[in-house]
Amino acid sequence: MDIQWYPGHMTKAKRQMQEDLKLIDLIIELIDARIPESGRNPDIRTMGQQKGRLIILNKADLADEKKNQQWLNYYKSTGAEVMLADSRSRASLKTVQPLVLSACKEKLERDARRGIKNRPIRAMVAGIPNVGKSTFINSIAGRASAKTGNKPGVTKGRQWIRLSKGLELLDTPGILWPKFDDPEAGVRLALVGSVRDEILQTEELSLKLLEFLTAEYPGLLSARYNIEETGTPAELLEKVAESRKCLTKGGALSYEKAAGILLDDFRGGAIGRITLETP
Ligand SMILES: Nc1nc2c(ncn2[C@@H]2O[C@H](COP(=O)(O)OP(=O)(O)OP(=O)(O)O)[C@@H](O)[C@H]2O)c(=O)[nH]1
Ligand SMILES: [Mg+2]
Repeated sequence: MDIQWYPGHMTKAKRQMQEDLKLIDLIIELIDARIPESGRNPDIRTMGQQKGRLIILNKADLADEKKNQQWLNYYKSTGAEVMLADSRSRASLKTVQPLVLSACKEKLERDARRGIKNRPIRAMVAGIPNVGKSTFINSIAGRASAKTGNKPGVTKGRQWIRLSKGLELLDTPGILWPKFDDPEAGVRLALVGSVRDEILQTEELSLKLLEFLTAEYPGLLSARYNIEETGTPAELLEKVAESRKCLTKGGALSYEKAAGILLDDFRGGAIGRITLETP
């Protein structure tokens, strides 16, 4: 299954971000905690190497708790400033401020040496589509300044959000990269909802999910859909369709509807807390 999606507006957004590097001290890079490796855009990873960086493993509330710790430790071992977050909750973002200061230590020391006081820290919030950038900014700001939505491509242009606490945040449109070398990365990005559903074959995608879940998280499917976890992914999809009474207009089983339910349930955490990859 080869998923590729790189619309022209992402090229434009990337160019704008490169332009904006001049204005910022720090990149706050949001990564989906369910795909901490495939969900990391290599273009963002290499962008602004000379700037401070804070990595946020976002949507940690939807990801496997044990794997959250493994990924946190993994990123720490690379020397990164990193934290887990559920950006919908302001409380989970309490440690952002101290980590931002720590990630900008050199800049603050340079300012102090030059006698510059109280210049706000400017940070670009970057990441793949739908990872929660605008939600993160709104929670930090304590107000709904940036538009959010549960689909990729909600933020269309850049927007500065100025906070009172000496921090200014730049919201950016989610960007992917021109070619996913690993086809599995495309599948994972699609599963977490970072690729537009319109270009996806949802049935095929749901088969990938079923295959993964029976192998890595046995028991979750039977608990959610009241089905026996035996058989091929296609047979499991059929069982879900039966159990959820997914029918076409003609009265036949609708695999498409069942696939839609599976993907929605997975994305919303209804099947359980699931991480698709291990460090
Ligand atoms: N469970 C959970 N949902 C989140 C979290 N952060 C954001 N969301 C939800 O994810 C969806 C996307 O959030 P946005 O803030 O619009 O994402 P974005 O990264 O700005 O997306 P684009 O602007 O399209 O690139 C929304 O439905 C949010 O409520 C989180 O930490 N946990
Ligand atoms: Mg946004």
